[in-house]
Amino acid sequence: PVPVRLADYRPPAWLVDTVDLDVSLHPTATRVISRLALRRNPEGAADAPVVLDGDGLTLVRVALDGAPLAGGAYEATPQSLTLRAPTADRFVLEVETLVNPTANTRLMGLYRSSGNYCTQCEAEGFRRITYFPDRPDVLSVYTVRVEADRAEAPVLLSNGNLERNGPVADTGRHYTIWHDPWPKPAYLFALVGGNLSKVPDHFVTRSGRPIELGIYVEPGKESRASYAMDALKRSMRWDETAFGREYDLDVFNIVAVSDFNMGAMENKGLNIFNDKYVLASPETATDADYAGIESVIAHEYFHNWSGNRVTCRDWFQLCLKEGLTVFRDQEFSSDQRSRPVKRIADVRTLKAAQFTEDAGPLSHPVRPDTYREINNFYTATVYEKGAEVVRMLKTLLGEDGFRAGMDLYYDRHDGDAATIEDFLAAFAEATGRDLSHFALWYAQSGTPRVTATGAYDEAARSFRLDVRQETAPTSGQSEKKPVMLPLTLGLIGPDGADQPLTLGGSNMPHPVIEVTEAEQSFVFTGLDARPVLSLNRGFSAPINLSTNLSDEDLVFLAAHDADPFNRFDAMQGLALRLLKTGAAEGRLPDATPLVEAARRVLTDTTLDPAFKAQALALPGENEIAREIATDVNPDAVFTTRRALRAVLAEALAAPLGETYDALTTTSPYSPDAAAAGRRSLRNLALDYLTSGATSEAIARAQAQYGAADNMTDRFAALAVLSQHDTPARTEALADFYRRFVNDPLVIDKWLSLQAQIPEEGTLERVKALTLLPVFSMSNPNRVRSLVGAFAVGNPTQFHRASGEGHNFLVDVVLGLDATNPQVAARLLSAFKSFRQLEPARRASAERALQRVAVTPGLSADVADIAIRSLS
Ligand code: BAL
Ligand code: ZN
Repeated sequence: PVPVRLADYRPPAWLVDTVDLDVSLHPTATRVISRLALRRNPEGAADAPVVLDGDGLTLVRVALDGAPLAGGAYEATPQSLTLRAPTADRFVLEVETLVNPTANTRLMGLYRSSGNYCTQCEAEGFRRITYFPDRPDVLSVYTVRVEADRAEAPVLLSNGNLERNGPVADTGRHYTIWHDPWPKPAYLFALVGGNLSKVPDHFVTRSGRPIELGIYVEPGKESRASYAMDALKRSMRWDETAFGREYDLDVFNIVAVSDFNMGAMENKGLNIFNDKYVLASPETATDADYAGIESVIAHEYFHNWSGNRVTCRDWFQLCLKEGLTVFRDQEFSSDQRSRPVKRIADVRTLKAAQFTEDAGPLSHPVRPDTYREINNFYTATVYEKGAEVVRMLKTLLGEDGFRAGMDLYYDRHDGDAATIEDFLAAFAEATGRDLSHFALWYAQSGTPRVTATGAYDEAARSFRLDVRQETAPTSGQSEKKPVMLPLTLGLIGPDGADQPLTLGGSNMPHPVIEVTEAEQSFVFTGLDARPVLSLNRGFSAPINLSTNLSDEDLVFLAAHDADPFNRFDAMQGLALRLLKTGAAEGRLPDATPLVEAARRVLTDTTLDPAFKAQALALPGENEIAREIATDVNPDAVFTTRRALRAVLAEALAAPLGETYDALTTTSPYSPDAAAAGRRSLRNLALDYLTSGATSEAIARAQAQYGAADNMTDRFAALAVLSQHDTPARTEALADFYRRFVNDPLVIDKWLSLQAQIPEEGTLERVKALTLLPVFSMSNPNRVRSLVGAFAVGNPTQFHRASGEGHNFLVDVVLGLDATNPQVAARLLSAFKSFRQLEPARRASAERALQRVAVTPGLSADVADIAIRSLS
């Protein structure tokens, strides 16, 4: 595929003011008639012909201002429709095409899921429905008529408000007409037709406008949509209070479908969701599922302003809507739940997904400047690092400055297709800050490595902090510049209290230093005793930080830091030091400081159980590998981590047992954050307590499995049992399968758990599971749960020295590429950190990637990942 470059952006030559679509649904021959009011763009290239994008379309006819066009007046291929020199600067083009939704296995464009019709148009799916200038800076007002057989599709939905509906005389068919008054790009178009049940509700906006809400699910699943509906109403209220943004149509609909490439999609007024992020009941969904539903429902709803009312000029600006909207959904969840615990969870995700991506060959800037396949840029960097950049902006500008910038951005760009420059200009103007240096965060890839060295001068009663930053070269960027780092900090006195911060003779009103140079020093004065440095509080900048803090300092921070994130981080830091040394030397160093810090956290009655669970969970194998960075042997990482877990479990057996018992409850299940936090700590205790696999411990896990009245506790017990090769495991896995065989979303958990068993037999187990009727390569959730979980969540088995794990993934990717390239490419990106492996495993991964790269007929999606991974 030819690379697309940001530098080549040109405004569209033609605009489309209105789109009238008439879609007559049929399983294999859906007829689409589109009437486009085209107008030459005064800002576009003069005299440019009309060129519309297409993808696999069958053209039936073309008419211009009502008159059929002769074949010579246009050129049509499945990929484009070009009008040869239209004379007028405005006209209505009518195009009739046929599409086959049943044959659409890519799940882009119009396709069928469980017999229902649905669409996915972001990024470039609309061109698979009709010919159109399929780019986000062409905004149009849509009116859509949808027609279908009434028995096959009693529900017919599109964007906007319902204008009319009725029967089509003497045909058994019916229609609806939807009008969306807000101009939108084609990627926000959506259409649904099928046999769906509506869960109705309503919302009154703060200005008093009533909104009709609907969540559409498969009949029989209605009761599982109530949490999603509650989350939707809370999101709508939150955007009014936190950002002053109100909903703007009479209707807001959500449809849950079971075959979906992404998590969900923010189509205007008609969000379409992967049912994983809608359906929940205590018996089938875990606390993590509930939290995921809350945040994805919020995320898609928040896009109504950050994405839809203000959209992106081009796909390079994807982070403009995604980074901002992730930031917004993170803030929402923080307000609904525990802010520190949410921050810890978000940083764990950031490090696991984005830091790993940024450390390997798929590294790219938050705003890339070139792509071959845009589908491959819905990445942790665009989303999660994009959100971190917005968070840093807020840290720099303060609450009021940030809100003023957001308000100006929305006011100025409502109805626009905007850029990152527009976004930053709004903040710069609203606050008077020069953000030109800050803008580098969007253009420079890689995670900055920051070294902070603190020294106390007793005679001068001062503390000198030297900060150095550097960013290692990344793919396509060999030269790096220093970025602007807002580092929130505290200096903690011997009594555990934060000392007043005096810098350059002045008190600091905000405890944030701004680092802009490669090396910078800060001298804090008026300190009577040596303080302990707490830097990058709340993870204020997304960096890899090393300090000269001793183990004793980390133990002190774990006990006293006023910043909960850094308390957590001190625990993780202690563990990582042990794990790195242990993996390198094959022997775990003395873990007493960590054990004692963990004992204090576990027994501190003032701490939130959810926080304790985070602080006591050891870093995962992938995180340890990333810290080691070179010549990683996943077996050594695994063995060391197991050993440290055993040390903690043995030393803390008594308080862990007491914690487990104290948190055992007979209260009915509630998904609220406090109850979820208690379960997470109890289940963490269960995991530690079972680490020795004594018969007593296995019996406890079995008892919890059998007695659980909710999926969180049942699944946690199953997860613990799955880690130990005992008859109890076989029994519990079989029981779980029997209970939930008809519930695909629960079967996904069962698949995923087995894929992550760190044992030799797992690869054969995974292969066998692919043959079960509950598994299907055509369903993205199934594939991700089994094959994705194996590749990402089971480092020892995926990276088996024999290369069999690598080969298996490649076989799946090549098989899937013919039907769903987007999911295949995502799976292949599991190789993203292969270069950090020890030489033999690295060579095996490279051979596997090369096998992909030389395969003829690859999709653009898979070819792009293979080529970049090998670069
Ligand atoms: N826009 C794609 C799905 C999402 O990020 O909301
Ligand atoms: Zn999004």
